[in-house]
Amino acid sequence: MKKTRKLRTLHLSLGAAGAAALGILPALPGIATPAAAAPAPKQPNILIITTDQQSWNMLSAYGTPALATPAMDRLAKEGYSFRRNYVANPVCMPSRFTLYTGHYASEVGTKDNTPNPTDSRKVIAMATEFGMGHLFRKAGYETFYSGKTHLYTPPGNSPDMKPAPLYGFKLEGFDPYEGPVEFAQKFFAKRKAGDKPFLAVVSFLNPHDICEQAGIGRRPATLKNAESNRLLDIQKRLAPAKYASGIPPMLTNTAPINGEQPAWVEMDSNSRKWTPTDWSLYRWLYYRLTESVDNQVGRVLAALNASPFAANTIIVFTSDHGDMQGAHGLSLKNVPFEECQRVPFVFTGPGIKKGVIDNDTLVCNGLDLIPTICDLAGVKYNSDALTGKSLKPLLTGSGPAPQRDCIYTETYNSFTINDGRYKYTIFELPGNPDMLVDLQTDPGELHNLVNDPASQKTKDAMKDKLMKNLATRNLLPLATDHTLAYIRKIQNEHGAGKAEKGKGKGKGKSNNTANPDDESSLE
Ligand SMILES: [Ca+2]
Repeated sequence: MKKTRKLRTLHLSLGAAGAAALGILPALPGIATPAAAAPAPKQPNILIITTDQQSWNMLSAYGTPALATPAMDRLAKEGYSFRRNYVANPVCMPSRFTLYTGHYASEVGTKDNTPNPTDSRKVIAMATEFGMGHLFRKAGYETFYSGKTHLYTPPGNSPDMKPAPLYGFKLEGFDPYEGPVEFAQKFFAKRKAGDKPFLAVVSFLNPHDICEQAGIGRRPATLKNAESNRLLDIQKRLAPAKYASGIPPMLTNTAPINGEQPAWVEMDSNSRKWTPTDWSLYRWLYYRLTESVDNQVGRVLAALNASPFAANTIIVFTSDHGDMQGAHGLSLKNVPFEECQRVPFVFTGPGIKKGVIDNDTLVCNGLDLIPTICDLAGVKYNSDALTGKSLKPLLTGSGPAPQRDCIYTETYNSFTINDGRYKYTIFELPGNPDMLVDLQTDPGELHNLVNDPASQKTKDAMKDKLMKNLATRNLLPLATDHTLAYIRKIQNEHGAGKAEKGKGKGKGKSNNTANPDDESSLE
């Protein structure tokens, strides 16, 4: 192993001709070895494709039944998939903030969806210094963003319409349904081969329309009709057998974790009162919404493949968080459970290994995205200021997995340490209740081991490590007051919605059309 690495180092530093001259590599017969090094390889373009609320298992390539995602499957088959990928925070704005800055939302004083972050000066400073678009612009790239943004921005600005430039991107429309497809088709058709390298983000909304079925997150009237309405109209006309064939099998972990406290799952949509019929429709629709966005992703890929840029473009595919899909009787997100914390994270493109399904490496798309694409593109970034790791050595086969013994994630009311087997969470609620699960023996997270005598040593070690990490990030003492205030705020904002949720979910159109920026705090 050591010998291989030494040889590779020599080869890289000397060039093929130099290595051949030293007898390390044979000279290629019939090919002149130029005295000067070959021209530097052209910087790759980067295309980031994001969906919203797509759990890690929602690719048919991963063997998920009752689902057909041919475009995403192609990415998985032609690239490298991380299947143990966690988001930094399983809700929109904080997850996206991490994706586009490499920093936790808690570093700007918030962990939730809020149009007005606690300290907007910190948001501006961090987005300016670490914003993904700025890093690539400084390196000579052109940077574009099309579709749903939903990032922190100073008060008075729309989180969807204004922040792309703050993070270093030129905004190319904010229609999150067909907008990114239309952008990609025009972009790839008119771009010329000699143009600067590009970093483009196409950000789709679905399968997020599932929130409507849960009775929240109604789309404002200024956007095009929600895809959920179109699909539900189709569902009503389906033959019963055809409808049934599209419903995935029920999950096996529908029970609450033992010792659960109501505030741990406060942001749920009352889904524990749903009937089996309600759940069947919810899950049928979630799968169809994922297929719908797969079709949009497919048309973006077709536009790229028809252009001269296909061979030199690295594609990253990921999502901002998943959906609980009925695990623990819950829908939506915002909780520290696998179904909403884990999302797809796939890389394809020049130099990246093909058809690799990585079930082992613990990664965090938010933290690791910037280091990885910077490393792949040769773009400078301040690695000392970011906690994420470059995954390039794994993706290209040029080195080992990143040195990492755990990852830290957060939700609006909790912090988690995850070492790949054990996951320990402490809640910012009175008494700081906690939760320990063994993912190896209990992948459905049904057994809280905090009071298990045999698990005390593990719990104490993980808690100690987590608290030390929080101390280094100035996040102690835990902000119980903030969490309770946030819960009260959400309860007040969605008080009317709660009553509606108990009755039926997603029937008919919402009257919530006042403000196109009035994203649900639960997104
Ligand atoms: Ca989201």
